[in-house]
Amino acid sequence: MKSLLSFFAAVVLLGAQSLQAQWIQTNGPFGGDVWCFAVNGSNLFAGTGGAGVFLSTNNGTSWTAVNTGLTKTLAGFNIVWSLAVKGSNLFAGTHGGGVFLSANPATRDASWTAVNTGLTDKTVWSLAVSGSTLFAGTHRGVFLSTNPASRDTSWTAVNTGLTSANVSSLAVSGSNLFAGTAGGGVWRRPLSEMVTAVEADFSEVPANIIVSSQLIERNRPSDAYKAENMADGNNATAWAEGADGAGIGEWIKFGFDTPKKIKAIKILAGYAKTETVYFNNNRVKEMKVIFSDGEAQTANLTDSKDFQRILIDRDRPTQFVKLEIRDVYHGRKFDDTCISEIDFEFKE
Ligand SMILES: [Ca+2]
Ligand SMILES: [Ca+2]
Repeated sequence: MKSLLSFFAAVVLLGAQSLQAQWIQTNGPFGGDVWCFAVNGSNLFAGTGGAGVFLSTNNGTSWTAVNTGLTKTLAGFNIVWSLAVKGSNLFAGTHGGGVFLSANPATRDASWTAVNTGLTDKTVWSLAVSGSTLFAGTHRGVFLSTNPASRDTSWTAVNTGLTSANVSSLAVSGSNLFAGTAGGGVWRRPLSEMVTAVEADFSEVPANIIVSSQLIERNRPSDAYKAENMADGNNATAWAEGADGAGIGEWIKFGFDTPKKIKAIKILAGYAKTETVYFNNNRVKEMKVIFSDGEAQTANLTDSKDFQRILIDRDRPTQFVKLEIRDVYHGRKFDDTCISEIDFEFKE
């Protein structure tokens, strides 16, 4: 009798569990096709096959269409195949309309802008983000944009060797981009082959940074040594060049929104996370400083784990400062030249 009772108890328990553990339909979007999601904090975005993009901020209890500026492209339908989040920006890959950007998608005045310069196929099945780079998978292969959120964005095809061009899915894993194709299987390409110039957006001066290369390591996130690390106020993060050897000739370019008169450049010219990390990697010994009018000066740096100040010997304003590595102090372990921080002092 006792064993029968415990059998019943077990059945009742199992029954209660199966009542809880199941799918529950959310309160919209109803009836149509939902092709993709993107998540940014507590904001859940859904891309649909005809009615554009919907946003829920409460786990699906309610949904709002967020389609201002998202043009209908196929027989009056708003088909969104893919979504991707990069920082606060949301990107939508559409059927026939290319890629759209919303800079503040979760706010009341959210609106979309097409960002399609150079994108020669406007049906975007898939999107993937790596650091500051956005990849788009289309009928005609893979495109990349290194500054997708800026006004002068442009796309470049990166299809060398890809013989199956209908790219229905994309994923970044480790140091590779993976492309899933319709009928042609899965393809792989190192990110370092495609991302030669990496651009980061800044809300404060400087307006942007472009670097000639960036180190991508096998077991680290692809943005572990991104350009932004030089301007995050954190000595424990660094940009590292991604070229073979010591990176002589590799460069960093800081652009300004309005021309600036530079008084000095403050630089922590190695990977200053710890003393060991600092000496294991290359430090900058000589730097060429180039201005937008072509004028240049050379700076010699000491092998110091502290900030150094490069005084700028000129009075004319410049649109940018380009810093080129000319010589290094060699690391004990790695041939990667690193810079933890760069800051600017301006003249009034
Ligand atoms: Ca840093
Ligand atoms: Ca190197």
